[in-house]
Amino acid sequence: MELQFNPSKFLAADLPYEASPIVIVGCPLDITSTFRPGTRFAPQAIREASLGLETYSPLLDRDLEDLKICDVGDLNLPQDNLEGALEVIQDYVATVTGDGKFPILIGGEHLISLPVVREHARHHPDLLVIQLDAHADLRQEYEGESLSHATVMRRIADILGEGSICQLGIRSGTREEMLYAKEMGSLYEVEEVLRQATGRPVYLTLDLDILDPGVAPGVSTPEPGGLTFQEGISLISSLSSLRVVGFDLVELSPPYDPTQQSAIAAAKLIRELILQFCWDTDRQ
Ligand SMILES: [Mn+2]
Repeated sequence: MELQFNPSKFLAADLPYEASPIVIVGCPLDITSTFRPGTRFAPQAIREASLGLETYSPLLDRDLEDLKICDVGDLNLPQDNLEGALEVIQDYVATVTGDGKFPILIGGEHLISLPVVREHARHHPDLLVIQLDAHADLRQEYEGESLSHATVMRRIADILGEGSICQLGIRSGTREEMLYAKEMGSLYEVEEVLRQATGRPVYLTLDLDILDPGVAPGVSTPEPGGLTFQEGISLISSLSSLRVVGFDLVELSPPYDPTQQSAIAAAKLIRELILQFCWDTDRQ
């Protein structure tokens, strides 16, 4: 697997692949973004932003330095071949999970979740996908395309079927999308999500635009009325009992935020997610 060179690594993710049960990989997919492209720059922006954070989380009283983490760099994705790019992502996740490791994907646009979920679902037929997002992403098609950041959860629903998606934070969608979500039964409060997830493996996909644009303006599709950073952290904390088998963070578009606060927020969310959901992997 040929990965692109990257000068920096995510905070404390400096061990070799072989020695690390936790693997971070950048997926700079930026093909179907319509409104404000730029997600291809996100993995590197998040790595750079992470270096300004502490490895220790006072909230969790845990430290990244106690975990064995490898940042392998970015996947080399063909930006002119969407299906080929999705295949590269799925193949790499298959390698990581095949080696018994926990994959963390840094997008990239939201469509990266599709091949990742497809791969996890091969190993976990009862997989539950929890989506933290401002947008429903349940369109059947978007601008004539069935594969898009705006259709990703619909395609995941096609694979997993009803009762396999929980959506939190959704505040935007077409009438049809919201109707479909109601019919499918994917819009839940946290308590119901926890009940749904009992005994099931969970894949978590976190779209940065769940946060308010005032907190994270550098996203592809900003949607007013979102969470404060603290509310975002609280929401993630409320899911701490779940058995998460992998997660991603998507949709940061660094060119739209010269202050870097969006990338810093993304990096801090990833730190907390790692410390919360990967703590029981083999520690050093
Ligand atoms: Mn979104």
